[in-house]
Order: sequence, then C-alpha cells, then structure tokens
Amino acid sequence: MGASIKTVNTTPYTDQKPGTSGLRKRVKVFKQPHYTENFVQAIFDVTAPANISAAPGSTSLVVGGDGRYYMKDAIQIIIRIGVANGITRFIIGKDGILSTPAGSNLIRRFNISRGGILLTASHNPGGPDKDFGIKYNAGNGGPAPESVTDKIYARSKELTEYKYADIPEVDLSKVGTHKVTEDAVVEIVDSVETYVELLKSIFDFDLIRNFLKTNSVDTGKFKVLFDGLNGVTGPYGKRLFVDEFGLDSNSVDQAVPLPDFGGGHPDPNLTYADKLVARVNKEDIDFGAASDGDGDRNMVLSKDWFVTPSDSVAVIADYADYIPYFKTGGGLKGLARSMPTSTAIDRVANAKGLECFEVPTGWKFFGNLMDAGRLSICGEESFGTGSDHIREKDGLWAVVAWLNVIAAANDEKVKKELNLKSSNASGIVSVKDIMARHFSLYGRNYFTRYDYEEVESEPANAMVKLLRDSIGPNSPLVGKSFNGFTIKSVDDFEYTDPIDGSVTKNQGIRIIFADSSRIIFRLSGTGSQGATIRIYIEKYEPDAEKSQLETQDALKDLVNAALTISKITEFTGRSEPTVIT
Ligand code: VG1
Ligand code: CO
Repeated sequence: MGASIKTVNTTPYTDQKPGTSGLRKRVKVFKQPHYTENFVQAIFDVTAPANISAAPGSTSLVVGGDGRYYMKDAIQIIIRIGVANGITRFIIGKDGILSTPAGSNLIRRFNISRGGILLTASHNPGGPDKDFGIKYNAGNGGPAPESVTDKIYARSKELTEYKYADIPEVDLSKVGTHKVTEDAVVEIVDSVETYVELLKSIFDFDLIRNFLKTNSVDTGKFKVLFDGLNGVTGPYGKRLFVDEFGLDSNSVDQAVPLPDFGGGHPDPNLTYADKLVARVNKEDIDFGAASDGDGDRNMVLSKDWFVTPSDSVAVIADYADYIPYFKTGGGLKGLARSMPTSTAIDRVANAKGLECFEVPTGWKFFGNLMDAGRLSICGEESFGTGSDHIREKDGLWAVVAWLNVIAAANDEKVKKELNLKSSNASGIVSVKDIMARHFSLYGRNYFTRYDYEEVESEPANAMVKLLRDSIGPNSPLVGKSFNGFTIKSVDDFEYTDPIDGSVTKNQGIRIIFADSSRIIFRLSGTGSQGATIRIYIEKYEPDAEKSQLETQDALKDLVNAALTISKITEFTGRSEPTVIT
C-alpha cells in the first residue's frame, strides 16, 4: 500500500440520515470530532464490492463540490479515508470545484462504477455558521437511491472505527495526475471543459451563436444576463456565454464561486435571486437566467415574463424536435415530473403520444426510468430541469435549452411551422411570445408554492398529522367545498417504481378537486434546522383568454382554501410564508 494506514476508534452519531438529496447539516455539526469521517467511512463500507480486487472499476471515485466553506477539508478527508479503503484513483475537479451536473457527467464519461461523492448543500447558504452537505452518487451518475442511503444511515449508526491513510495534504490546484501513494493517484481535471463539450453534443450551438450574434452582439435588440449567484456555475457560465456564444463579459454576473456565496442564498427564485430580478427589470433584459450553489437548478425569466419551472420543462419538451440530442437514438422517449410539479408537461406528453411518469420529490427517482430507456426529459417545480444526458438535474443545460428554443423559434421556417408571432417592435419572438403560444395550445397550469421555512418541528408534524388523519376514501374532506372548489379525493402520495418495483410511501398529502386543481402539503427533506412546510397549489385554465392573469390572483381562492384546511397559522404561528414562488 505504501502509506501507513491507521485505524481510529469512533463513536457513532445517530443523526446521519440523508434527506431528499444527501446529508445536510450546519458546518459546525460536520466539524464535530469524527462526524465527517464516520459518514464517509459508512459510504465506503456500504458501496464496497464484495471482492474489491475482482472489480477494478470500483476502486475509482469522482470527488468535488460547489466550493462552499469546509469543502476542501472534506475532500482531504475523503482522499485519506478512500485510500485506506482501497480507492486507487480519485478524479477531482480543479480546486475541488465540480458542479453537481458536471460530477454526474464525469462519473458517466469515465465509467466510474463506484460513483462519486459530491460536497454540497445545494441552494442552502454556506459559510462557517451555515450549511454543508455530503451526497453519494452511484455508478450511473445519479443520486443514490433510498435503498443505498438507508444502508449508509444504518451503517453510520453502528460504526466503531474508521480507517485513514497517513498522507500529506494533496494540492488540488494543479490539473494533471498526481501520485499520492504507491498505489493511488489523484487526477485533477478541468471539469468546465468536459461539461461544455457535453452541452455542445446536445444543443445547436451554431444556431444559438448566430441568433445571439445578429440580435445581441450586433444590434443589441436581445439582451442576455446570466447570474451565477456566486455559486459553482460562474466559470461554466463564462465559458458558455462569453467564449462560446460570443457575448460581452458583462452578460455574466456574480460569476466567482465564493465559500459563502457572498452571504446570500444561492437559490434561483424570485426572492433569493433578487439582484438578477432587479437587473432584468431595470435593464430590460430579454433573457435572464440563474443557477443555484451547486449548479443543478435554474431559473428563466425576461423583463415581461417569469417562466415557472413547471412550464419551463413543458416548453423544452414541446420543442425537443429542435434540439439535436433528442433527434438521435430513436427520438424522444418518455417525459416525467415530480408529484407536486404542475401537470403542464403531462399535456405535452399526451399531445406527443409519450409516456409520462409522476415520481416523488427528488431527482433520484428519475434515474431508473432513464437507465431503462423510458425517460428523456423531466423536471421538478423546485427549479430543477434536465434530461437523460446525465443523471442529475442540470441548471446550465436548461438555460442553454431555452436559448436553443428561442433561437429556433426565431428561425423563419420554424416561425411559420409553429405559427409563432412576435409581439415586439424588434420583431423577435420573445420568451413571453413562446409562452403565449404554449398556453393557447395547451391551456395554462397556474402554479405557486408557499414555503414556511424553519418552523418548529413539533407543530409542523402536528399539522401534517391532522392532514394525514383525513386521507382515504372516507375522508371527511371529500365532497366539501371551499370558495367554490369541491374536494374529490385526499391521499398521501405513494410511488411504485415501474422498473424495480420498490415502493416509497408518505410523499405528500394531495387534495384533489373536482376541476383537477390540486393542493399538496409536504415537509422538506433538505433543511438543516427545524422543519420547512411546503404547500403547492395548482389550477388548470384551458381558456387561452384567461391565461394572462397574475398567478397569485388566479390562485387566491385555492391558497385561502389551503390555509383554512391546514390551519397552518394556528399550528405554526406564521401568518405569511417565508418564500412564495
Ligand atoms: C427540495 C426540492 C426538490 C429537490 C431537492 C434537491 O427538496 O423540493 O424538488 O429535488 O430540494 O434539490 P425538499 O425535500 O426540501 O422539498 V437541490 O438543488 O437542493 O439538490
Ligand atoms: Co442544487
């Protein structure tokens, strides 16, 4: 082995249960003695093949993260514990930086059957007093399924020791292969390069470049702004927008990854991406976009329209014929969404004669369908959009998908084909015009989400219990009307994976109304403090004439019904949500 391997006695922690997407806690929790080490050892124990020397591919590992505070320390810990557990090759992003989608891509591109460890708490704030996270991704590049994370949790509760190799700190700043012991190497890679190559193989870069040259660079008629929110995507955004698409360097804002994301929430929504929203309005931006801390979320908006994530994935699916990737390999397979996501994409699937799946919240549930060749494009209402090009949601993929859609929609031939019209003096088919056509074809799914962050766990659980007590065919709520909406059914969403038959229960209480409107309640599985209650509200409007209302106006009555039914103010003392999207 070459390095001296030490065994350290440890006491197990009982709180290392991964949530919707990895283990997320305050940094100070991860910094407790042996806390990070224990969890990392549990990952290695659970994912080790029965006979490691007979499975050479499983001794490699991808490692990286979103650049947040404590990431570099965690990487050194993973290298030391990994070497001691038989890992011989670590593929690590330069300076540790690896967006979540880029990490998924590396696992797939280099066929790393052991998968990878991604260090991120995604859109949660970073810094010494904020959050850190560790996520294990399997050999398909996707977040480990619950069958694996349950085992990691079980193992973490019984650990009495971990092993580590006594080796010096590895320099993560130099691209290339570095020997760390007789048997183990660390390969530092420029993940931006491989990721941009991937996007080039998916989208029509020439079409996008030409559209932007004519309308943005030469004439300034179509203004573009990408905000990295000081998360991991800044360097990726610069490469794409400036180097590839030829835009000015000021088309990319907050592009330097910072360990505390500049103090903000690196969460692309109308509340936390307030700088982008203000600039889009003030500077008349025609296409504004942002991504979250680890680069898997996205937001798309313009000076006159905010595209909800549920609508966004439906539009991308609708325009799939104009995206080269979906023309190969037999064309578009199925579509899918997480349960609370609006049913806009179902209508596109229906029109195209495709399968459409409804899975629980969390990207890990899409993986099996993709691996089985049944799913091409999917999304979550929480600003997650992606496809089977990797096994994570992908922020910049969605942003470039939109640029591809816009460029195609402005091609004269396509414009005629799709009967697209510009409502602007510039003659450009805008984001708003694309949405208007979509609503006139499919109707509009009004959608909003109310988040009550960091409420106390006890009242939050009591509220959920109240709702859970009224599920089923004999629910006292069925038949009752609220503001003219009559309840048809109340259940707690349960999912049977069509590929492996695994069952996941208690995924959110759904109140479904006679007109197919829905109110959904669930508790977040990504918070690090107390409980976060999410209420999702959706109403379908088939009439194009009525599709131009403000979302909150269109949903006012349903929102009030949700507040009344759940008694949320009574339980939590909160009269307002923390965030409305
Ligand atoms: C939230 C979102 C969910 C998403 C998850 C991870 O989970 O609702 O749709 O997949 O975050 O996204 P929860 O359990 O808090 O509702 V990310 O960007 O944090 O990896
Ligand atoms: Co994220």
